[in-house]
Amino acid sequence: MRKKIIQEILDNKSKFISGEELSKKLGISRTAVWKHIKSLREEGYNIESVNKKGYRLIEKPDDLLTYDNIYHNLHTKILGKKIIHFDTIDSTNDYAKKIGNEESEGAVIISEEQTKGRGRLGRNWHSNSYEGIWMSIILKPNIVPYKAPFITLIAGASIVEALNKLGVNAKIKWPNDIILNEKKICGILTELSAEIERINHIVLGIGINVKTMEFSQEICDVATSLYKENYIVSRVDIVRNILLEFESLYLEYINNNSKEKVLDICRRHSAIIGKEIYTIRGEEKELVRCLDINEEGNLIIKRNDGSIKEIISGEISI
Ligand code: BT5
Repeated sequence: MRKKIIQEILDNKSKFISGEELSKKLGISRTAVWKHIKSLREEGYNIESVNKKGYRLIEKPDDLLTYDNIYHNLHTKILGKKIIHFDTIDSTNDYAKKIGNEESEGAVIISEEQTKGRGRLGRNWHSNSYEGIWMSIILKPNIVPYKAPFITLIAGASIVEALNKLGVNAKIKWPNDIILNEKKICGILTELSAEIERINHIVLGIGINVKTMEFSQEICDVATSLYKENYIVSRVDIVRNILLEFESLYLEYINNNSKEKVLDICRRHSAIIGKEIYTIRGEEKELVRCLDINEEGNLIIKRNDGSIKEIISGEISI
C-alpha cells in the first residue's frame, strides 16, 4: 500500500492529489491515507499537504535501500546488478533461499523491515523498519562445500573494511559478529544449499543496526547501532561499500583460493585475538586465551592446562 501511495503521488509529479482521490484509487479510507502519509513523512518523504488541494511530493528520501538509490556509483562487476527491494518481508534469507536456484549470482535482496529475521540456530534477529540494513546476497561459487564457511569471514572482513572507510572503527568477533564499542552492530548468517561435491547456492545474510536508538529489553545490553554510537552514516553508502569490498575479496578466494587479505583484515580488526574469551558449548563455558586465526580461518586458543586447540565453529563470548 505504501508503495502504491508513493507511486500515485510520484505519477502526479509536482501537482497535488487529494486525499479523497487517493482513497478512491486505492480503495482505503481517508484516515488510512492520512496514516500512510504520516509514516512516509517519518521516513523522510517530504510531502506537502494543503487544505482542499491534497498532497504533493516535494522530496524523496535518498536513503531507501532501493536499486535506484544504490546502483549509482556502485562499481561492482557482479554484485548488486540486481537488487530486489521490499518494504517488509519475513526474512531476506528465506526469500533468497526460495529463489536461489533461479537467480543469478550476485543478486541482492534487501528489506526495510523483517518480521521474522533469523540469527543462527533459529535465534531471532531484530530488524525494525528503516533502522538498519537487512540484506541477503545470492552466491554461486564453483568451490567444494567444505570451503563455504570461509565466506562468513570474507563477509566479516568486507564489512569492517567498508565501515572503516566510512570512519567507523568496527571490529570482528569471530566468526560472525561485528562489534562497535564492545556491542554488536552486525550479524552474519551464511546458509548453504549443496550436494556432497557441489554448491547449488549460498545465501549470505547480513544485518546491520544503523539508526536504532532504543533496543528491546532482550538485547539492549548486547546490541548497539551506528547512530547510537554517534556515527551518522548513510545506509546506501554502507551497502555500496560492502558490496564492493566483498566482491573483490570473494573473487580472489573463489578464483585464486587466496585468503591472505581476508585473514590479514580479520587479524588486524579482531576483537578477540590476544584476549581472554569464553568458549561456549551448551551449558559449558570455558575461559581460554585467543591466540590467532589460522590459515583455514579457524580460531586457535590456549586452554588453562596449556594445551593449544583449534576451534572450527561455534560460540564464544568476551
Ligand atoms: C547472527 O546470529 O548474528 C546472524 C544475524 C543475521 C541477520 C541477517 S538480516 C538479513 C538476513 N535475513 C535474516 O533472516 N537473517 C539475516 P547469531 O550469532 O545467532 O546472533 C543472534 C543473537 O544476536 C540473538 O540471539 C540476540 O541475542 C542478538 N540480536 C538479535 N537481534 C539483534 C540486533 N538487531 N542487533 C544486535 N544483536 C541482536
